[in-house]
Amino acid sequence: MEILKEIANAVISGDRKKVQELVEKALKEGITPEDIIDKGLLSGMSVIGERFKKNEIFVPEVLVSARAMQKGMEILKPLIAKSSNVIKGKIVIGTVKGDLHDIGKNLVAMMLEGAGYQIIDLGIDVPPEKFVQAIKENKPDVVGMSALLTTTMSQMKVTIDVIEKEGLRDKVKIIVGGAPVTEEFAKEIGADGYAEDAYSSVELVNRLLKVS
Ligand code: B12
Repeated sequence: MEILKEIANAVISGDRKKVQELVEKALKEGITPEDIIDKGLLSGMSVIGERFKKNEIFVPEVLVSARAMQKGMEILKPLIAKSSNVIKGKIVIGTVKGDLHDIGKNLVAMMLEGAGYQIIDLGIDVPPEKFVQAIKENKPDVVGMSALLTTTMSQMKVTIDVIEKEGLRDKVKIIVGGAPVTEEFAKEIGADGYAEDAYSSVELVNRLLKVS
């Protein structure tokens, strides 16, 4: 659809106002929030990712696009968050220590919230101790960790070890994700699950908690 391409292009050029206008227009046209995210906002962000990788653009440009994308997300979030009174479970989520990437983590949190889970978002650069403290305070069913750097992936294992040391490992299911993370890595570090995107995160959590 043409408008989804336009949304992707507005993300690429980092035009927040245009993203806002186009997302509102797309909704009026009856396009679902999921399609707007997937085929519009994320499709634009993946072009940015490619260009960043090839050194064609740099951090400031990526940030401008990320903000434009987040503007679109703000509009879509309330539409995805279902008006449900029944909370299926509690989830503590955060980006691990040393890592400042939060677009993917926010998306996962948003989808899970939309699916009826209560989210406690610890933000970015979260040290293991902060995960532990959040588990003690909130008694979540699931802990989710995000890492986008190969250098910070190892923090997932460190965090799991600290959770284990505190005697909390059997109280929570631990899930991990982020571009460099794989199913195999998740198994290796003793996580309970891995999902490659926000949609499969919901399926994963439903499966782990045996809810539908
Ligand atoms: C945006 C971005 C940034 C932004 C972050 C803005 C923000 N608020 O997040 C800024 C500009 C700040 C940034 C900085 C840096 N970045 Co950067 N960044 C990216 C970029 C282009 C896109 C990431 C993104 O948002 N993708 C879109 C989201 C939707 O996808 P996602 O994060 O993968 O999340 C999905 C899944 O992975 C999964 N998921 C994610 N988290 C979780 C958690 C759970 C529990 C589950 C189940 C699933 C899940 O679901 C999500 C939704 O579908 C990537 C390139 C790429 N292709 O990934 C580089 C990239 C990650 N960055 C990279 C680098 C090197 C850096 C810097 C070191 C650059 C520098 N020299 O300063 C710094 C590091 C800062 C730090 N300490 O963290 C490298 C990493 C290389 C590596 N192998 O480690 C990449 C891969 C680019 C590259 N190819 O060189 N970056």
